[in-house]
Amino acid sequence: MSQKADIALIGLAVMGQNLILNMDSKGFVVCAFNRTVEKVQNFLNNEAKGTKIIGATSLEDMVSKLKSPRRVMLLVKAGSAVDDFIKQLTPLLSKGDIIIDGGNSEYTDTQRRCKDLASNGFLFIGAGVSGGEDGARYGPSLMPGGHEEGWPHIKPIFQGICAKSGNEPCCDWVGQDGAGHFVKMVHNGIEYGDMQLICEAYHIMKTGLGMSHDEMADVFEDWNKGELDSFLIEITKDILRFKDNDGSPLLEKIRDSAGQKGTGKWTAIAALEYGTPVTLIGEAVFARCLSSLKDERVIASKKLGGATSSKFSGDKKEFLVKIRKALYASKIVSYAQGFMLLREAAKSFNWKLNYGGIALMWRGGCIIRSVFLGNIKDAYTRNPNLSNLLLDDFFCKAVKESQQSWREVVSQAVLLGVPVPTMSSALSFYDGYRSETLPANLLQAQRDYFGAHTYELLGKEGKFVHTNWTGHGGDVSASTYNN
Ligand code: NBP
Repeated sequence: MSQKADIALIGLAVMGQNLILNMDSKGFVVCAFNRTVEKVQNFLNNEAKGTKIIGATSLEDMVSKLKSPRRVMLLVKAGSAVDDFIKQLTPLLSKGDIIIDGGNSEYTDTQRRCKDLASNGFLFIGAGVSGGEDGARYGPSLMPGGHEEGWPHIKPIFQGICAKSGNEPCCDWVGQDGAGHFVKMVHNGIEYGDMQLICEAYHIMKTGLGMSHDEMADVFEDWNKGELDSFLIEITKDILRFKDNDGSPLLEKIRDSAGQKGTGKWTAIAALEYGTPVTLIGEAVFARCLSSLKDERVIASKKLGGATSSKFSGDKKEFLVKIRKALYASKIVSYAQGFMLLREAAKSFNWKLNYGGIALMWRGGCIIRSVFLGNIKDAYTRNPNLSNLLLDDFFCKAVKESQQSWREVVSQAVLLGVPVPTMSSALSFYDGYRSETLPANLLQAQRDYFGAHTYELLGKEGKFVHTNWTGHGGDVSASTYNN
């Protein structure tokens, strides 16, 4: 009989095919399978021709071709397709075999699957995979979590095929149950934030400064040489330079209505769930929602007035430096918020997350890859228990140096009528976070006034009291909602 496969991969769409080719090129024998079985032979005859990749005609055939313990990776549409395959696979597998879900599954589904499969003796791993088609083929960022006993069995494959930052793999064990998919979800949320920040910088340059596409491309090219050096800044430069067949910028012909697949929304929902102010990602999701109201916006644009002037009249060159600094400071806040959310979830689920390790996993291979993530890794290496990125000396200094520019850019954008929801919400968060005193004293008083929700007095924390504010209300306080 021919050589047995190291791993099976189910799902021959863009991610699955490329990950299989990647595994093959790193010396692993992969058995390919797909719901629509004809796609297996098609893949073997074309993309996989001349490789060691083998195919299966059924799940039974696939399982029989695997080394033990069997490793089966799913790269199918998230949701019921994953459950359907798990249901079909478990009668064919043995205790100790490993099922890996590499799709964009919701972390709560992964938690449920971990629990169900553990009760039957299987090992389940929910692994975030990032990097799109190219990443899958040449080195993705991989974020595995779930049953840790399964990790040694897949580690050589995962760390063999993933992206590298220097010599270090952009893949390591994340944590129990849904931790891998939670980290991937936050990664995607941060990606939403990074993209929206870049869009706001572009909007100010185009509308406020009246720059041409080539001029803007030059600016992004320049920014890509400094602290903003990243995949997203680089592709933005390429997009701005791209000309349609008629020689005009293709970008201007693209309908300004953004799509979304849900992972940004999940991050915002998780932020609300864990009471973490992940404001920038939330605004980035809403910015996409607002953009999709194109028809309404067209009507409103004819009716609703705006700023007195939409053209910037100061020194453009100086202002461009300020936009760069505003983008950088906002980005620091976004990542600080993302890591705050990771910390809260880790507390809730008792995950022992390695925050520096997560920054390293995102350092290469994925869409948010950047030099900046190396700075985050360094911050957590200096202090693994860092409570907030903003408190690290490097980032504290970086924000201090950018702060005035950031304020000027947000103010200018407001005066020019250019929307900057993520830059401005990041600045508000920063101002709130650094405030010893916020107006929540008034809020507490209002709550107590109308709902007898009680409040704490400064210096007497932990003791909740109620005031009869009107003289005609009672002295009885509500027993819930104190916090
Ligand atoms: P898709 O998300 O388009 O899924 C296609 C695969 O899912 C095919 O193998 C298809 O089988 C299978 N499938 C579907 Br659709 N419905 C099914 C069902 N009800 N039962 C069983 N199989 C079903 O592929 P992809 O873009 O390669 O993504 C794969 C996973 O990786 C997804 O979870 C995605 O969110 C995630 N991801 C994608 C990217 C990216 O850039 N595309 C990046 C990172 C992660 P068929 O051939 O029989 O229809």
